Amino acid sequence: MKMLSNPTVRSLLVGASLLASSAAMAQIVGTPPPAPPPNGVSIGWMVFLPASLTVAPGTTVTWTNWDDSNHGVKFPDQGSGRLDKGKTWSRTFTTPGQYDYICQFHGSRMKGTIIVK
Ligand SMILES: [Cu+2]
Repeated sequence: MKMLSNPTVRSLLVGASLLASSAAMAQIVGTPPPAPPPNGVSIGWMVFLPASLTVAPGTTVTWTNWDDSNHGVKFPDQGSGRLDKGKTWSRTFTTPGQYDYICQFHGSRMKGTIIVK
C-alpha cells in the first residue's frame, strides 16, 4: 500500500485533533451535573447522568436540568418539552423493557437509556 503524502497526513492529524478538542470543549461547557438522587437523572454538561439507569417496574424517574442550557427529554412516544434550568420532568415506567431517549434540542449528542426490569 502506498503511503499518504505528508501534507495529507498532516491535515488529517490536524482535523482529528480539532475534532478531539471540540469534543472536549463540549464536555466542559455549562454546569456540571450533580450526582442524581435514586431514580433520578441529572442533566448538565451536555450529558444525562447516569446515561443508563435501571429501575423496577412502576418506578417514577425524574429528570432535573442543572445546566445553563435548555434541554429536553425526548422518548419516541412522549417527552418533557423544553426544560429550563432548575426544571424537572417525570415519567413512570410500568412495562419492562429498554427505553432509549435523546435530548429534544441536542439530538443524539445527548443520549440516555432507562432499563426497566
Ligand atoms: Cu440537550
